[in-house]
Amino acid sequence: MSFQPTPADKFSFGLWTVGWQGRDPFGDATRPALDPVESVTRLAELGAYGVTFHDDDLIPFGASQSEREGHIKRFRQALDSTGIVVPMVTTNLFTHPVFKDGAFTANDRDVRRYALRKTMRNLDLAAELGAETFVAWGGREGAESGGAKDVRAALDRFKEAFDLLAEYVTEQGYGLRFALEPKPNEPRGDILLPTVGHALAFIERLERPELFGVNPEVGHEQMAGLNFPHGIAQALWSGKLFHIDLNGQNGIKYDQDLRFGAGDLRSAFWLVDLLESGGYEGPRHFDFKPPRTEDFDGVWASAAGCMRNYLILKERAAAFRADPAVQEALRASRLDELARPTLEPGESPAALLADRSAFEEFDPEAAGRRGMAFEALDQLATDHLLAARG
Ligand code: 3MF
Ligand code: MG
Ligand code: MG
Repeated sequence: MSFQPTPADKFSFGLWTVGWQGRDPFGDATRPALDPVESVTRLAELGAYGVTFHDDDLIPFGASQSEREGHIKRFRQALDSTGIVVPMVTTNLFTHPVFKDGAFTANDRDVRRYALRKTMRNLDLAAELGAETFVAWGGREGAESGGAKDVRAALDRFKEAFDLLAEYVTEQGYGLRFALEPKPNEPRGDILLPTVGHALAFIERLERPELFGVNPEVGHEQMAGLNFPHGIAQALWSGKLFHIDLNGQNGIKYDQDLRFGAGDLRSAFWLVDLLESGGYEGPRHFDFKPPRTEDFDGVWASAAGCMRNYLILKERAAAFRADPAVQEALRASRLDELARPTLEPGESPAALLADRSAFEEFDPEAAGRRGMAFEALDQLATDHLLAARG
């Protein structure tokens, strides 16, 4: 197996990922700025199919109209000459000091109106470049202290913003859908819509819920100690996995943004297994940061590693599923029984009450003694992950 990515694998990268200069709260940049055109070229050479960006990654904040057009033109030329596409666009509503208390939920009304206008302008650009997904990460929508934010009012403002943006997209006839990106904290002490579950519940309160899904990120859920594949499974079950941010994280600590496959490798195995078998057809998008220890050789090694690890895990997950011993172990663990409805077709509460085998004649002691055989199954998964089995 060469594990060489091709555009058919649908790997995409944010311009802000390979372009991260290594500036962190404790240290200055360790790398110079990267020209978006160079990023597009290098990513194409590595086998990626797409790039994504925040408005300000491509067009520096405050650029004049003519400067804006120049940046877009050069970028478009790079896309045309490489065949790289733009599947997703997002808005930077967190870097400039104006957004220090958030954007759509800032206490200041004029800031909220400005954030909407910045986003609408970026929706126009996303549509112009043929993007299908518009990600919204509410990085500064949150608070550090209890009295600073009336969370119920802030959720009203959040809903107002997304309802307006969905109305705009519909009026304009843009083929864009929104993907909300949850994160529990960083840069705010606490961020609104902190997990996939919060975001899924919020979406159902919007006026056009069909236009909204989620963009979960590996590290964001793991920062909250959550099981990422479980969150992804629920998003898929809800028909809401519109996009995904792949990276690596070592448990509950600061947002590490490691390359995909670093961090919790077992979780990454189950994630790839799920994405490849669960009907997800969107981009495999990497939102990582090449560590600030790296020069540009390290940046491209890190980007290549994200894709290589995905392909290795894809091959390992397929080997796991194809192994007859695994299929037998899945039966021993009664996964087939879980897939079978608990009730007979059309069975009523009265019919269940009349079924003596379900209660009066059921032996909970005997059922309690039955082993689930999960350990043998999990060891087979470990063997496959470590390539100790074909
Ligand atoms: C922060 C993130 C963000 C979002 C991005 C796309 C800067 O932890 O993950 O990356 O992914 O804003 O909406
Ligand atoms: Mg992130
Ligand atoms: Mg992200």
